[in-house]
Amino acid sequence: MLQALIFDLDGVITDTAHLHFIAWQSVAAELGIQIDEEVNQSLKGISRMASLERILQFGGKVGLFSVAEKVAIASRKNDRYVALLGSLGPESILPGIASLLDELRSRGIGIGLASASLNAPGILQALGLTAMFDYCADASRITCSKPDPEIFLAACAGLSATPQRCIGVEDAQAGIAAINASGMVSIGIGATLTDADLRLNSTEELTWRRIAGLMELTDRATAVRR
Ligand code: B16
Ligand code: MG
Repeated sequence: MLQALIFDLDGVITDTAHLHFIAWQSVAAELGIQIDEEVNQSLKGISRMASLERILQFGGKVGLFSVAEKVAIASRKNDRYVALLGSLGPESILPGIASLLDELRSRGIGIGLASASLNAPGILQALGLTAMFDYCADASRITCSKPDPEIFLAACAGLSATPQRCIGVEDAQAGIAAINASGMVSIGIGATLTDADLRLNSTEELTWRRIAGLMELTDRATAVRR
């Protein structure tokens, strides 16, 4: 029996990856680093400070900044990102997600959030989805970021759910690794993802029928192993 679905936010509920990109691109350019779409892909699901480290590494500038300078750079990026978030509204919810949340709710299945973003509460608010989530793991309390399973396990605990009875949905490779390490069943959204129990091309394909089918397969596989 499926107890809960635990969603990543950026790239699954709404597409803020391009807003992160615009903000990082302008801050990186001021440091003399030009980042492209490929670098942006590698930042998905990664925390703000870890993203800055990756950008500095890509630009060959590791070790050139003090901790205080790095905190200031990250906060400059966040100010620009938050300003861009002003454009978000209910119409920014990715296709199929609003109806899926309604369906899960009507079936009594728990709905959780496992986002690395410290801006997650504000984003859910802007999308008009705050009340749809039974529990949101607090990224500020997480010590090990994805691919560590900590945030997904925190969401399961907050929902009083058993990981093996939950499905996690992610658009980042680090996120799929985190779900798999937590013992949950994984669904990946995106053409290039590997290792997910089910991989879909877009959120439009994330229907209740597919979710129920995946859980049935998983239950059968568990029964055969017993
Ligand atoms: P913030 P997710 C992640 O969100 C983003 O994918 C990642 O690009 C970002 O660096 C991270 O949140 C932190 O975001 O700077 O807003 O705290 O995909 O885990 O929902
Ligand atoms: Mg994501």
